[in-house]
Formats: sequence, structure tokens, C-alpha cells
Amino acid sequence: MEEVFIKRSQQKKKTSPLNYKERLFILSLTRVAYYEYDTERMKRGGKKGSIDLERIKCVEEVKPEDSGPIDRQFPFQIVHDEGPLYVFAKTEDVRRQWITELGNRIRFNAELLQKYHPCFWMEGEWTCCQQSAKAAPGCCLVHIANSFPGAGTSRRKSRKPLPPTPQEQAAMPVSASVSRKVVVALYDYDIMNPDDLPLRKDQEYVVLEQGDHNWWRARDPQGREGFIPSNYVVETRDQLEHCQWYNKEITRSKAEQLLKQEHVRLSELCINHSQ
Ligand code: 4IP
Ligand code: ZN
Repeated sequence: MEEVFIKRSQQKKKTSPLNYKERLFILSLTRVAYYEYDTERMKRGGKKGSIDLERIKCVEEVKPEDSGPIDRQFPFQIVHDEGPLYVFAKTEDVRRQWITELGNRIRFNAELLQKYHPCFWMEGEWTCCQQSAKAAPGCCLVHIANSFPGAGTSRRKSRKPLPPTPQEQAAMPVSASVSRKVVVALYDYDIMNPDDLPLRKDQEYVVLEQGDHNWWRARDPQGREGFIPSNYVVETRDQLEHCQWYNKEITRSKAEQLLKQEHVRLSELCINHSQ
């Protein structure tokens, strides 16, 4: 993913200036890096910094400054082991997209935060809770969509339930073993593990197992199966729409009329054929 954002200087040293610079951000599989950017020629310049994804502890929105400029209305924070990096997106959509994607890529990190600061660190204090130590614990719970099961623990082993044994499967009522819940992907999801299933926005998937609240096993229309993040999909309410024989745009009486016509046509065909 690539995007031009405004970033605030991280002020790693006490003497560091507070300034805002336009940078080209590139999110790769292992890091988020930012570069100088020539707006007129739309060209990437020298690299200015980067954060390894494994060092990120939290990605969340930030409450915008009270009278901040128009181009700093959609801030978010990438909190890593040296503190927060504040980034300003141009739109709410882009901000959400980056928070979602980053959250997804850091979900197995060992030290994810349970709490964060929803407002800026400014002039020696957190403007949300007035704590004056930059390392002070957060004052607000991270959002569910950005947290993953067992945050802060190794959840690689526990997130996915084992499939039922054939004996367990046989003992299950049909409705429990074969769920027909159909969901639609809200976002693309590129797999992070071999047993994941990629999602494509607006594509439908059949949910097979919901043993884990956050990770469901699902099947795509090509028959591939794997785990999907449950917060990337929504349930389609009208199950009928997923039956191939169902035509949403046709009323019952119109359907009956068409069937009768077809019946007449077929009968005529039979008569003609037999003559
Ligand atoms: C710099 O200010 C830039 O804002 C740097 O951002 C920033 O580094 C520095 O913060 C800050 O001192 P000057 O350009 O006036 O020197 P960039 O690297 O995007 O140019 P960060 O760490 O934010 O990348 P410190 O904390 O590194 O000093
Ligand atoms: Zn706070």
C-alpha cells in the first residue's frame, strides 16, 4: 500500500522540533517506511525512516487537534517501541483502510497494547489524561476491530480450533456441523498464513466454522477453504439470494405465469413432436 500522508516529527529527543512533513508512506510485508515526496513530479525521494511491523504495538485513530488545519483532520497513530508516530490521512476512508490493514498485519505481535492514548502527546503531556511521562500507560481500551485474541500472548497456537474428529462430526446435528451462513467481504484480505483464505471485497463466502470468535473457517466460490478474519465480513441477511434458482426481481405471480407459459410451450412441443 502506498499513500502520501502528513506526518508529525516523532520527537525522539527532548530537543527534537515539532514539525509536520508530507511523506510518501509505503507499507510492505515487513515494515512501514516513509520517503520524501515530490508532489509536482509525483516522485518518491530519499527514505526518511521506517518502522518494522514487528515493533508496532497498536494502530489507532487520534482525536484531531481542536483547531487543526484542514489537512490534519484524520490523524492516526502507529505506536511502536519508541512511542507514537502520528500520521494524518486526507480522508476518513483512507485512514480506516490503513488502520485496518496495519492492524491485520501486526495481529501476531507479541506486545500488542490493551490500552492507548486517544489524544496527542503535546508539550510534555498526554492531552487525553494529562499524564506527563511519555511512557505512561494508555488511558483508553483499544478498539475491538484492532485487537486480536490473546493480545500480548502467543496466540499462534490457540487461535484456530482443531477440526472435529470423524466421530465428533457424526455425533453433531446436521445444523451444527454444516453451517450455511453466507457472508460478504467488506475489505480485501491477503493471507498472512498458509491456512488463511484470501478475501475479495464484495465476494461471498460460506462460513463453515465459528469456533473462534475472531477467525472463522470459510469456503470461497472456487471451493477453497481457510480462515478469515471475522471483522472483515458481514452476514448477508437474505439467504434466498444465495440460491441459484432464486430470482429476486421476479414476483411470485410473474414466476407462476412464466412457469405456466413454459408448461404450455412444452406441451405444444410434445404434441408437435408426436404428430
Ligand atoms: C526532523 O525535523 C524531521 O521532522 C524528521 O522527520 C523527524 O524524524 C525528526 O524528529 C525531526 O527532528 P527537521 O527536518 O527540522 O530536522 P523526517 O524524517 O520525516 O524528515 P522522525 O523520527 O519523525 O522521522 P526526531 O525525533 O527524529 O529528531
Ligand atoms: Zn491518555
